[in-house]
Amino acid sequence: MRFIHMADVHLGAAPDGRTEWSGTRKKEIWETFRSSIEDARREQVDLLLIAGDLFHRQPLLEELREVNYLFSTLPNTRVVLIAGNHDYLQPASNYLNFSWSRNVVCLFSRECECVRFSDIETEVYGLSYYRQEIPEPLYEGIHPVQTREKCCRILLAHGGDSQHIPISREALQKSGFDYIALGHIHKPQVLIKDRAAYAGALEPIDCNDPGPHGYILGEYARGRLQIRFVRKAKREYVFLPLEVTDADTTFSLRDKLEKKIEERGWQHIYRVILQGKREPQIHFDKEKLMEFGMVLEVEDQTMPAFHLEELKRKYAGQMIGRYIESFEGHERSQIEEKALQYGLEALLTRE
Ligand SMILES: [Mn+2]
Repeated sequence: MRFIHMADVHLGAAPDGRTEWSGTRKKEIWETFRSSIEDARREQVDLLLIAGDLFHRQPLLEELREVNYLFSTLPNTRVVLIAGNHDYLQPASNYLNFSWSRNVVCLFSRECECVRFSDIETEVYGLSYYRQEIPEPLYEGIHPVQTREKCCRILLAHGGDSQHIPISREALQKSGFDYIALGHIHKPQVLIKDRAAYAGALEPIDCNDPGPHGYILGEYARGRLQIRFVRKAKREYVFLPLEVTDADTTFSLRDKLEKKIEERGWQHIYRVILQGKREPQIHFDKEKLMEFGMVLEVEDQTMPAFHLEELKRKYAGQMIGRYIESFEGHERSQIEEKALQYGLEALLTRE
């Protein structure tokens, strides 16, 4: 039995709202989902598991039709999905009255239910969200029904923080499932080797989702389950520290940044942090550094590089000179270093 486990697709989301590429990202989320369905068809997987938050918010009817069409292109694959905290089942949710393609099963119950596929000897257990927050650890105490027949038992689960069904690794370990297909945490991660994993968001949804994204491809054979992560996302959010020296100007930083982006890839979305010491008189033009590539933000954490001996000589006997001297005679702590820098900046601007 072969399966794809995906989660947190967040169809309908438009990441990086204020940027010019936000609309593109919205389309890319749909496109990556479509292309993953194509993978499922090509790989001829028996099962497609969607562990919640397929939609970013309440799905529109036309969006459900698109999704259902894609599912219908996989007649030999069972699709099982649950609703997460983003696409939770409101009383008026379009999820509830929708008529799905024959191969689709929605586990839309508040309590854990189970669907059994005899031909592929697999059972899938799961429940859905009816409210945005569920602080109770609902998955603790859920176990597969023991039958004599050999069969792969999977739990489809969404949550893992204090407000969204807290999940403990120990409880999963003892649960008795062959595999726990998790959703909600956007960073792909394995909780128990070949037994419990977060597929992570299919495409990163906001700048707090760095690193690669995609889905999990799994196989269950002769009582043994194995999974591997498949990279699928078109882009990554990259945190990029840029080292600054007192020789740097805005244009030199622009060139340094361009080189770094060239190395790492133009497709990615960058958060740039300027670090190090700058010439005290210089102020970098952050907008200039955001003109090319996909730079989401530039944070300037640089400190002015003061030439202390020179300043001491120039302002000997005055406030600035005495201020510098008050930090001398011992190794400066990090806080003292900052106090010296900030203080000098303030005093020198007053000059
Ligand atoms: Mn979620």
